Amino acid sequence: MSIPRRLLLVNGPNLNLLGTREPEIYGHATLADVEELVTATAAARGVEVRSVQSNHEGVLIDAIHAAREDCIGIVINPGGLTHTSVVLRDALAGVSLPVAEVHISNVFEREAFRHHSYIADVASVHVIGEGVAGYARATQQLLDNLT
Ligand code: CA2
Repeated sequence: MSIPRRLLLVNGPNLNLLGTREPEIYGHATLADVEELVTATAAARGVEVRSVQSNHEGVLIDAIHAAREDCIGIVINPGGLTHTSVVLRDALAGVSLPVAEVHISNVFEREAFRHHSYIADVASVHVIGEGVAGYARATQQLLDNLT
């Protein structure tokens, strides 16, 4: 059997709104731009990307479980679930794949409730507050750690 060369890119609730509102926080890039950026970054290293965005926690968890079958790592911006979701954390821990956590904004300079991440200690890469470009750096770091 051949070794899978694929990443799962996960974007959580409300990230489908990227580029349509709150540009002062999240910039002007759209979700499609993010998916293209990660796809191009991984392609330069011979790695494919499967992208999922959902506003439903269970859809994200099913996609993470499915990644066990054919992915070598996960790049995730969990959106607001970062600060609330034990079940998302358990799903990531449960698949035993390397995880890169990305936040577009600097959550540590925002409201106190954004300072805690349930995902942080199941992720080996953290890129926070670098805008959409942070997804590319997270992808590169995750792949660097794998090779
Ligand atoms: O900075 C990030 O990437 C966040 O993960 C974004 C989440 C927020 O809850 C986290 O604290 C930090 C929110 C995603 C919502 O995205 C929107 C984009 C455009 C317009 C409205 C929401």
